[in-house]
Amino acid sequence: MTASPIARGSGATAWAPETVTADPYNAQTPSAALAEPVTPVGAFFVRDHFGIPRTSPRRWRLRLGGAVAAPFDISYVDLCAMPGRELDVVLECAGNGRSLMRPRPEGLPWGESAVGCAHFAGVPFRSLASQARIEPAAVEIVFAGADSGTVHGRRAAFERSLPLAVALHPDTLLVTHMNGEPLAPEHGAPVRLVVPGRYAVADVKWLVEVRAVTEPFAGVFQAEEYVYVASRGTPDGPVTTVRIKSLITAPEPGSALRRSDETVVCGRAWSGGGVPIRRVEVRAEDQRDDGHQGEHLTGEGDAAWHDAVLESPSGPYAWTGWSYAWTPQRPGRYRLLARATDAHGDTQPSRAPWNAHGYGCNPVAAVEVAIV
Ligand SMILES: Nc1nc2c(c(=O)[nH]1)N[C@H]1C(S)=C(S)[C@@H](COP(=O)(O)O)O[C@H]1N2
Ligand SMILES: [Mo]
Repeated sequence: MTASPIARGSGATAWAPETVTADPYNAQTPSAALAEPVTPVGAFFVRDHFGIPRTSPRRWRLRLGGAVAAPFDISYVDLCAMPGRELDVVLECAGNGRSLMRPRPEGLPWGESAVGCAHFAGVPFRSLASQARIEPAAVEIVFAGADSGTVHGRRAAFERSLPLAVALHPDTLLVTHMNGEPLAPEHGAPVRLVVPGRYAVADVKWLVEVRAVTEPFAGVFQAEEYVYVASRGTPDGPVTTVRIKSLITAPEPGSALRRSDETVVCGRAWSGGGVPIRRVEVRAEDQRDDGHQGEHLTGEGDAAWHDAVLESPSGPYAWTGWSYAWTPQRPGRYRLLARATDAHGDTQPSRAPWNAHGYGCNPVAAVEVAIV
């Protein structure tokens, strides 16, 4: 993985995501970029199953059909002319953190930063749906990308469905702009779906077709991939709402900190479904207690959990910055832990909740540091 950011001669910072696979291109957000409240486009993680299809806003048309009374298609210019909506949204790949799981599930070996928060602008899908007049028999809406390839020996396009109520939610957007710029090719240009609060597999890129269906959709990315299988703690089923999670952005792993100096431990926390973060707690675990780590995660004993100070997020689907001022008293090796809790009382588990495909990995965040 490459070091980043790359400093340019001008003094400006050019970010580069850290490549996980070159073809198709998959890359994660460099950890330094996670310190930014809005992740720069050039640093934002990329998840592609088949590679980046060639698209042009001039030739692009979106077809709306299936179980609708008035099928139609729309150009990019006409879509951009419709009343829009802007939202800051955390996008997280369902496989983010998979490489922490033991035994290691199959799938892309994501570290902990297949995640980012961006400012998205687009048109609520419901505005187009009302024009197309969805028939009462419709149960789901299928969103199709321009990309396709072979999955499990069969040709498949990247297609995903949403229950009607989710598709028609005013915050479900056909996005044209990310951080104030037209969408970049790798992020789905010219138009992608963004479904705030759901794992980003819902956010179909290079969108070209939308159809209302009268039976639940069973495409490979709906019914075979992106499904919790043999999960511990939750019943098997599709990957939907993002699970409560936090990240530590400082100090960096392996930092040497000085005894009696104040260190600001900080990071970000987010949950799914627009549920606000209510609490982030931080704990400094002395590694001399090594043998008892599991039990110590309960917060008993000398190393208690301390409440971090929360920033206000830039919107209901943005992440929440947090910080905790820590003054270590004794030299040694420590594990700093962060645990977020949302307004529904959901909190991060002490261990990664294992499942066969490695989705929804959200254990307590941990960073090891040395006090000298
Ligand atoms: N058309 C299409 N859309 C797609 C994908 C894809 O491979 N093809 N990958 C999905 C997955 S699994 C994720 S995590 C997000 C990643 O969005 P990003 O690359 O903009 O970060 O796009 C989703 N949308
Ligand atoms: Mo993903």
